[in-house]
Amino acid sequence: MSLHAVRALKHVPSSSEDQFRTEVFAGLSARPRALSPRWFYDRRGSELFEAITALPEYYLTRAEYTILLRHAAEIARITGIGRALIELGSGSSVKTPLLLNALAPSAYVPIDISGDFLHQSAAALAKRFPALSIHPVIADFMNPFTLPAAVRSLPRVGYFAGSTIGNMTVPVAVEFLRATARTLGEGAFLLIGIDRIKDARRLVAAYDDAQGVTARFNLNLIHRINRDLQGTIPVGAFRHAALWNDYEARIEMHLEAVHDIEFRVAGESFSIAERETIHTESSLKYGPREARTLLRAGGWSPIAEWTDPEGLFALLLASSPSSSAWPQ
Ligand code: AVI
Repeated sequence: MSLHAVRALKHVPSSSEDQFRTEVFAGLSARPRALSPRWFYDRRGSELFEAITALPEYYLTRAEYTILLRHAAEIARITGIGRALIELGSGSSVKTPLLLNALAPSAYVPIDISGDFLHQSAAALAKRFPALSIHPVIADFMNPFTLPAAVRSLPRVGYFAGSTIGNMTVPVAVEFLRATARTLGEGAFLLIGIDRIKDARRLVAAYDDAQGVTARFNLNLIHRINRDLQGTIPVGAFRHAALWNDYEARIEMHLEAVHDIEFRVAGESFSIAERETIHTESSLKYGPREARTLLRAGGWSPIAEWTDPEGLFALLLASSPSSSAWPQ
Protein backbone atom coordinates (compact mmCIF):
# COMPACT_ATOMS: atom_id res chain seq x y z
CA MET A 1 0.00 0.00 0.00
CA SER A 2 1.37 3.42 -0.88
CA LEU A 3 1.79 6.23 1.63
CA HIS A 4 -0.81 8.08 -0.42
CA ALA A 5 -3.29 5.31 0.31
CA VAL A 6 -2.41 5.49 3.99
CA ARG A 7 -3.04 9.25 4.05
CA ALA A 8 -6.26 8.78 2.15
CA LEU A 9 -7.71 6.91 5.10
CA LYS A 10 -10.85 8.68 6.21
CA HIS A 11 -11.16 10.00 9.74
CA VAL A 12 -13.70 8.50 12.09
CA PRO A 13 -16.72 10.80 11.73
CA SER A 14 -17.10 13.38 14.50
CA SER A 15 -20.60 12.04 15.14
CA SER A 16 -18.86 9.04 16.78
CA GLU A 17 -18.11 11.31 19.76
CA ASP A 18 -21.81 12.21 19.99
CA GLN A 19 -22.62 8.54 19.82
CA PHE A 20 -20.08 7.79 22.55
CA ARG A 21 -21.67 10.46 24.79
CA THR A 22 -25.18 9.18 24.10
CA GLU A 23 -24.19 5.58 24.82
CA VAL A 24 -22.25 6.47 27.98
CA PHE A 25 -25.20 8.48 29.34
CA ALA A 26 -27.60 5.64 28.54
CA GLY A 27 -25.24 2.93 29.85
CA LEU A 28 -24.49 4.68 33.14
CA SER A 29 -28.19 5.41 33.68
CA ALA A 30 -29.36 1.84 32.91
CA ARG A 31 -29.78 -0.90 35.54
CA PRO A 32 -27.69 -2.99 35.38
CA ARG A 33 -25.22 -0.41 34.12
CA ALA A 34 -23.50 -1.47 30.90
CA LEU A 35 -21.26 -0.05 28.18
CA SER A 36 -20.49 -1.56 24.78
CA PRO A 37 -17.04 -3.18 24.47
CA ARG A 38 -16.58 -1.44 21.14
CA TRP A 39 -15.53 1.68 23.07
CA PHE A 40 -12.47 -0.13 24.42
CA TYR A 41 -10.61 0.35 21.17
CA ASP A 42 -9.11 3.81 21.15
CA ARG A 43 -5.38 3.86 20.38
CA ARG A 44 -4.36 2.89 23.94
CA GLY A 45 -7.11 0.25 24.14
CA SER A 46 -6.00 -1.29 20.85
CA GLU A 47 -2.40 -1.40 22.12
CA LEU A 48 -3.52 -3.02 25.36
CA PHE A 49 -5.57 -5.57 23.45
CA GLU A 50 -2.50 -6.40 21.36
CA ALA A 51 -0.59 -6.92 24.65
CA ILE A 52 -3.40 -9.19 25.92
CA THR A 53 -3.00 -11.45 22.90
CA ALA A 54 0.57 -12.21 23.98
CA LEU A 55 -0.29 -13.03 27.62
CA PRO A 56 0.39 -16.58 28.86
CA GLU A 57 -3.20 -16.91 30.14
CA TYR A 58 -4.84 -15.59 26.94
CA TYR A 59 -4.72 -18.81 24.89
CA LEU A 60 -7.10 -17.63 22.15
CA THR A 61 -4.62 -15.92 19.82
CA ARG A 62 -1.96 -18.62 20.15
CA ALA A 63 -4.51 -21.37 19.57
CA GLU A 64 -5.85 -19.69 16.43
CA TYR A 65 -2.29 -19.09 15.23
CA THR A 66 -1.49 -22.79 15.73
CA ILE A 67 -4.60 -23.78 13.75
CA LEU A 68 -3.60 -21.49 10.88
CA LEU A 69 -0.02 -22.71 10.98
CA ARG A 70 -1.18 -26.30 10.62
CA HIS A 71 -4.17 -25.89 8.34
CA ALA A 72 -3.82 -22.73 6.22
CA ALA A 73 -2.77 -24.78 3.20
CA GLU A 74 -5.81 -27.02 3.58
CA ILE A 75 -8.05 -23.93 3.89
CA ALA A 76 -6.54 -22.60 0.65
CA ARG A 77 -7.21 -25.93 -1.08
CA ILE A 78 -10.91 -25.55 -0.26
CA THR A 79 -11.32 -21.83 -1.05
CA GLY A 80 -8.80 -21.71 -3.90
CA ILE A 81 -6.15 -18.99 -4.13
CA GLY A 82 -6.37 -15.48 -5.56
CA ARG A 83 -9.62 -14.34 -3.94
CA ALA A 84 -9.88 -10.93 -2.27
CA LEU A 85 -9.30 -11.39 1.45
CA ILE A 86 -11.66 -9.19 3.47
CA GLU A 87 -10.57 -9.07 7.11
CA LEU A 88 -13.20 -7.85 9.56
CA GLY A 89 -10.85 -6.18 12.05
CA SER A 90 -7.52 -4.50 11.38
CA GLY A 91 -5.54 -7.70 11.15
CA SER A 92 -2.94 -9.18 13.43
CA SER A 93 0.75 -9.06 12.76
CA VAL A 94 1.07 -12.79 13.44
CA LYS A 95 -2.08 -14.45 12.08
CA THR A 96 -2.81 -12.44 8.95
CA PRO A 97 0.57 -13.17 7.27
CA LEU A 98 -0.11 -16.91 7.54
CA LEU A 99 -3.35 -16.47 5.62
CA LEU A 100 -1.83 -14.05 3.11
CA ASN A 101 0.90 -16.59 2.35
CA ALA A 102 -1.52 -19.50 1.99
CA LEU A 103 -4.41 -17.78 0.18
CA ALA A 104 -2.24 -15.56 -2.08
CA PRO A 105 -5.10 -13.04 -2.28
CA SER A 106 -5.45 -10.73 -5.27
CA ALA A 107 -6.30 -7.93 -2.80
CA TYR A 108 -6.45 -7.49 0.96
CA VAL A 109 -9.15 -5.34 2.61
CA PRO A 110 -8.75 -4.84 6.38
CA ILE A 111 -11.78 -3.15 7.95
CA ASP A 112 -11.64 -1.54 11.37
CA ILE A 113 -13.31 1.20 13.40
CA SER A 114 -9.99 2.39 14.86
CA GLY A 115 -8.32 4.42 12.13
CA ASP A 116 -5.02 4.75 13.97
CA PHE A 117 -4.63 1.06 14.51
CA LEU A 118 -5.80 0.16 11.01
CA HIS A 119 -3.26 2.57 9.59
CA GLN A 120 -0.44 1.05 11.65
CA SER A 121 -1.19 -2.58 10.94
CA ALA A 122 -1.89 -1.99 7.23
CA ALA A 123 1.42 -0.13 6.90
CA ALA A 124 3.27 -2.99 8.65
CA LEU A 125 1.70 -5.57 6.32
CA ALA A 126 2.47 -3.41 3.28
CA LYS A 127 6.17 -3.52 4.24
CA ARG A 128 6.07 -7.28 4.55
CA PHE A 129 4.02 -7.87 1.40
CA PRO A 130 5.11 -5.08 -0.98
CA ALA A 131 3.35 -6.61 -3.99
CA LEU A 132 0.02 -6.98 -2.21
CA SER A 133 -2.75 -4.54 -3.11
CA ILE A 134 -4.12 -3.32 0.26
CA HIS A 135 -7.33 -1.32 0.62
CA PRO A 136 -7.99 -0.41 4.27
CA VAL A 137 -11.51 0.70 5.13
CA ILE A 138 -12.40 2.60 8.30
CA ALA A 139 -15.85 1.37 9.19
CA ASP A 140 -17.86 -0.19 11.94
CA PHE A 141 -18.49 -3.55 10.32
CA MET A 142 -21.63 -3.91 12.44
CA ASN A 143 -23.19 -1.37 10.07
CA PRO A 144 -23.57 -1.77 6.30
CA PHE A 145 -20.49 -0.60 4.38
CA THR A 146 -19.35 -0.67 0.77
CA LEU A 147 -16.34 -2.67 -0.37
CA PRO A 148 -13.68 -0.68 -2.27
CA ALA A 149 -14.31 -0.56 -6.02
CA ALA A 150 -11.04 -2.44 -6.65
CA VAL A 151 -12.41 -5.66 -5.12
CA ARG A 152 -16.04 -5.48 -6.21
CA SER A 153 -15.59 -7.84 -9.14
CA LEU A 154 -13.33 -10.32 -7.30
CA PRO A 155 -14.43 -13.54 -5.55
CA ARG A 156 -14.08 -13.09 -1.80
CA VAL A 157 -13.13 -14.80 1.39
CA GLY A 158 -13.91 -13.09 4.68
CA TYR A 159 -11.86 -13.61 7.83
CA PHE A 160 -13.26 -12.77 11.25
CA ALA A 161 -10.55 -13.70 13.70
CA GLY A 162 -10.10 -13.99 17.41
CA SER A 163 -13.63 -14.98 18.45
CA THR A 164 -14.72 -11.35 18.20
CA ILE A 165 -18.14 -12.79 17.37
CA GLY A 166 -18.21 -13.79 21.05
CA ASN A 167 -18.43 -10.11 21.99
CA MET A 168 -21.87 -9.92 20.35
CA THR A 169 -25.17 -11.11 21.77
CA VAL A 170 -26.61 -14.02 19.78
CA PRO A 171 -29.18 -11.88 17.88
CA VAL A 172 -26.50 -9.32 17.03
CA ALA A 173 -24.12 -12.10 15.94
CA VAL A 174 -26.81 -13.53 13.65
CA GLU A 175 -27.50 -10.08 12.21
CA PHE A 176 -23.77 -9.51 11.71
CA LEU A 177 -23.35 -12.86 9.91
CA ARG A 178 -26.30 -12.08 7.63
CA ALA A 179 -24.95 -8.60 6.86
CA THR A 180 -21.53 -10.12 6.14
CA ALA A 181 -23.12 -12.67 3.79
CA ARG A 182 -24.75 -9.79 1.91
CA THR A 183 -21.51 -7.76 1.78
CA LEU A 184 -19.31 -10.67 0.69
CA GLY A 185 -21.93 -11.88 -1.77
CA GLU A 186 -22.76 -15.15 -3.47
CA GLY A 187 -20.04 -17.77 -3.66
CA ALA A 188 -18.02 -16.22 -0.81
CA PHE A 189 -16.34 -18.08 2.03
CA LEU A 190 -16.13 -16.99 5.64
CA LEU A 191 -13.35 -18.14 7.92
CA ILE A 192 -14.27 -17.42 11.52
CA GLY A 193 -12.53 -18.01 14.85
CA ILE A 194 -14.84 -19.05 17.69
CA ASP A 195 -13.70 -19.71 21.25
CA ARG A 196 -15.00 -22.88 22.88
CA ILE A 197 -16.66 -23.50 26.23
CA LYS A 198 -14.14 -24.97 28.64
CA ASP A 199 -13.10 -25.17 32.27
CA ALA A 200 -14.24 -21.99 34.07
CA ARG A 201 -10.90 -21.46 35.84
CA ARG A 202 -9.06 -21.44 32.53
CA LEU A 203 -11.58 -19.00 31.09
CA VAL A 204 -11.48 -16.61 34.05
CA ALA A 205 -7.66 -16.62 34.10
CA ALA A 206 -7.66 -15.58 30.41
CA TYR A 207 -9.69 -12.49 31.34
CA ASP A 208 -8.02 -11.70 34.67
CA ASP A 209 -4.33 -12.17 34.01
CA ALA A 210 -1.62 -12.07 36.66
CA GLN A 211 0.13 -9.04 35.12
CA GLY A 212 -3.05 -6.97 35.20
CA VAL A 213 -3.01 -6.11 31.48
CA THR A 214 -6.70 -7.02 31.05
CA ALA A 215 -7.48 -4.88 34.10
CA ARG A 216 -5.74 -1.92 32.45
CA PHE A 217 -7.63 -2.63 29.22
CA ASN A 218 -10.95 -2.55 31.08
CA LEU A 219 -10.03 0.53 33.16
CA ASN A 220 -8.87 2.35 30.02
CA LEU A 221 -12.54 2.85 29.23
CA ILE A 222 -12.75 5.20 32.23
CA HIS A 223 -9.67 7.10 31.03
CA ARG A 224 -11.38 7.40 27.63
CA ILE A 225 -14.61 8.74 29.15
CA ASN A 226 -12.63 11.25 31.22
CA ARG A 227 -10.60 12.38 28.20
CA ASP A 228 -13.26 12.44 25.48
CA LEU A 229 -16.32 13.40 27.52
CA GLN A 230 -14.75 15.71 30.14
CA GLY A 231 -15.38 13.10 32.82
CA THR A 232 -14.29 13.40 36.45
CA ILE A 233 -14.42 9.67 37.25
CA PRO A 234 -11.74 8.63 39.77
CA VAL A 235 -10.13 5.67 37.98
CA GLY A 236 -8.79 4.30 41.28
CA ALA A 237 -12.35 3.95 42.55
CA PHE A 238 -12.94 1.02 40.18
CA ARG A 239 -11.48 -2.47 40.03
CA HIS A 240 -11.52 -4.92 37.15
CA ALA A 241 -13.67 -8.04 37.63
CA ALA A 242 -14.02 -11.07 35.33
CA LEU A 243 -16.51 -13.89 35.97
CA TRP A 244 -17.87 -16.94 34.13
CA ASN A 245 -21.64 -16.84 33.68
CA ASP A 246 -22.36 -20.50 33.04
CA TYR A 247 -26.08 -20.06 32.26
CA GLU A 248 -25.30 -17.54 29.51
CA ALA A 249 -22.08 -19.36 28.48
CA ARG A 250 -20.09 -16.17 28.67
CA ILE A 251 -17.21 -14.46 30.41
CA GLU A 252 -18.34 -11.11 31.75
CA MET A 253 -16.03 -8.20 32.46
CA HIS A 254 -17.17 -5.53 34.88
CA LEU A 255 -15.81 -2.38 36.46
CA GLU A 256 -16.71 -2.60 40.12
CA ALA A 257 -16.87 0.45 42.40
CA VAL A 258 -14.65 -0.03 45.45
CA HIS A 259 -16.50 2.75 47.33
CA ASP A 260 -19.43 5.12 46.73
CA ILE A 261 -18.57 7.54 43.93
CA GLU A 262 -20.04 10.75 42.55
CA PHE A 263 -18.75 12.14 39.29
CA ARG A 264 -19.67 14.12 36.19
CA VAL A 265 -19.55 13.20 32.51
CA ALA A 266 -20.08 15.94 29.91
CA GLY A 267 -21.83 18.07 32.52
CA GLU A 268 -24.17 15.31 33.80
CA SER A 269 -23.93 14.03 37.40
CA PHE A 270 -23.81 10.32 38.23
CA SER A 271 -23.39 8.34 41.42
CA ILE A 272 -22.44 4.70 41.85
CA ALA A 273 -22.61 2.80 45.12
CA GLU A 274 -19.81 0.63 46.49
CA ARG A 275 -19.79 -2.87 44.83
CA GLU A 276 -22.09 -1.76 42.01
CA THR A 277 -20.67 -2.65 38.63
CA ILE A 278 -20.62 -1.39 35.07
CA HIS A 279 -20.81 -4.40 32.74
CA THR A 280 -18.26 -3.62 30.03
CA GLU A 281 -17.95 -6.83 28.00
CA SER A 282 -19.39 -10.26 27.43
CA SER A 283 -17.34 -12.89 25.64
CA LEU A 284 -19.63 -15.73 24.61
CA LYS A 285 -18.18 -19.21 24.22
CA TYR A 286 -19.67 -21.88 21.96
CA GLY A 287 -19.67 -25.66 21.84
CA PRO A 288 -19.05 -27.25 18.40
CA ARG A 289 -22.74 -27.75 17.58
CA GLU A 290 -23.82 -24.34 18.84
CA ALA A 291 -21.12 -22.70 16.71
CA ARG A 292 -22.41 -24.43 13.58
CA THR A 293 -26.00 -23.56 14.47
CA LEU A 294 -24.99 -19.92 14.89
CA LEU A 295 -23.43 -19.88 11.42
CA ARG A 296 -26.50 -21.47 9.85
CA ALA A 297 -28.77 -18.97 11.60
CA GLY A 298 -26.57 -16.26 10.06
CA GLY A 299 -27.07 -17.60 6.55
CA TRP A 300 -23.78 -19.50 6.17
CA SER A 301 -23.19 -23.22 5.58
CA PRO A 302 -20.38 -24.61 7.71
CA ILE A 303 -18.18 -26.83 5.54
CA ALA A 304 -15.04 -27.52 7.58
CA GLU A 305 -13.55 -26.81 11.00
CA TRP A 306 -10.27 -27.18 12.78
CA THR A 307 -9.15 -26.89 16.39
CA ASP A 308 -5.82 -26.56 18.18
CA PRO A 309 -4.40 -29.78 19.74
CA GLU A 310 -6.02 -28.98 23.13
CA GLY A 311 -9.41 -28.26 21.52
CA LEU A 312 -9.55 -24.81 23.13
CA PHE A 313 -10.47 -22.81 20.05
CA ALA A 314 -12.08 -23.51 16.69
CA LEU A 315 -11.67 -22.07 13.22
CA LEU A 316 -14.70 -22.69 11.04
CA LEU A 317 -14.99 -22.33 7.30
CA ALA A 318 -18.43 -21.62 5.87
CA SER A 319 -19.77 -20.87 2.43
CA SER A 320 -22.42 -18.36 1.50
CA PRO A 321 -25.55 -19.72 -0.13
CA SER A 322 -26.44 -19.52 -3.77
CA SER A 323 -29.12 -16.94 -4.62
CA SER A 324 -31.91 -19.55 -4.58
CA ALA A 325 -31.14 -20.34 -0.95
CA TRP A 326 -30.56 -16.69 0.06
CA PRO A 327 -31.54 -16.15 3.72
CA GLN A 328 -34.63 -14.03 4.22
C1 AVI B 1 -11.72 -8.99 20.98
N1 AVI B 1 -12.28 -10.04 21.82
C2 AVI B 1 -12.45 -11.29 21.06
C3 AVI B 1 -11.59 -10.25 23.09
C4 AVI B 1 -12.26 -11.40 23.87
O1 AVI B 1 -11.56 -12.34 24.20
O2 AVI B 1 -13.47 -11.35 24.10
C5 AVI B 1 -11.56 -8.99 23.91
C6 AVI B 1 -10.93 -9.18 25.25
N2 AVI B 1 -11.43 -8.77 26.37
C7 AVI B 1 -10.64 -9.09 27.36
N3 AVI B 1 -9.61 -9.77 26.87
C8 AVI B 1 -9.77 -9.81 25.55
